[in-house]
Amino acid sequence: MSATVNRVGLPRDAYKGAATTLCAGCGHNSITNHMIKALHELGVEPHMLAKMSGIGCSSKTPAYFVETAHGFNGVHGRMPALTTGAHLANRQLIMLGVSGDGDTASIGLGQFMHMIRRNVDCTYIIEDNGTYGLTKGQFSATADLGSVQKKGAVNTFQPIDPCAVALALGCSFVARSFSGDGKQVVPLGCTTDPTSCSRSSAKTTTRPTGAPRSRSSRRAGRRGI
Ligand SMILES: Cc1ncc(C[n+]2csc(CCOP(=O)(O)OP(=O)(O)O)c2C)c(N)n1
Ligand code: SF4
Ligand SMILES: [Mg+2]
Repeated sequence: MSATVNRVGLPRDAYKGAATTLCAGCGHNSITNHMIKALHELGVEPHMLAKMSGIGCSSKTPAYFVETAHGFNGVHGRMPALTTGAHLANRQLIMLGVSGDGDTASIGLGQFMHMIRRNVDCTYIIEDNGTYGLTKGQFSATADLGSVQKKGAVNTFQPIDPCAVALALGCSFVARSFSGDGKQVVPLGCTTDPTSCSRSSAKTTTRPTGAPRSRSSRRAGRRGI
């Protein structure tokens, strides 16, 4: 077996997707690249993977990896319901949900919580940049208290911490990392384990713990979300 071929005989290129349409330097692109590496390392068979997402720049990213996998880009905040249904229809598929902080912690918060409550067998990635990137940088529900928008508006609300919510609801695996830290994010991506028959819900966010929050999504993207 060639060093570049994995356990199912595929090179890393087989895990690539369409060319990204996101801003150059956006941290979401970094996560995409880490997931390409992780899914190749795991030897996931593309036809056994279901990439599910909602709406947002982050939710566009499943188009940018494993082009030949199944995929469904659903309505804003409804990825968990779609994933639950797809998993009921075919329990053999490896479910991988990609969402944003707006998609998960605002419009989709109830869906996120009930997916954990039901312990749906899925890896759920929240690409958390503290903002509604796609709609030009409004504060999301995870934006830090006191963070400032480009035009000077100050966020006066306490943030929701999706990891804390997941832990409080009894989620079996929760992790947080930083999109710029491939050495940590790739192993976390490898929790999308295709060989285990008892995978439980895994939640991964990619917000840097304790790191300063940027004022707009574009700046956040350059720093690596
Ligand atoms: C029902 C509905 N409400 C609002 C919108 C507008 N909308 C599109 S994306 C988005 C927020 C996305 O934020 P996030 O999930 O954090 O993704 P990001 O772009 O930051 O990666 C909003 C409010 C929509 N598409 N549908
Ligand atoms: S608008 Fe923000 S979140 Fe969207 S692609 Fe650009 S940097 Fe990334
Ligand atoms: Mg966001």
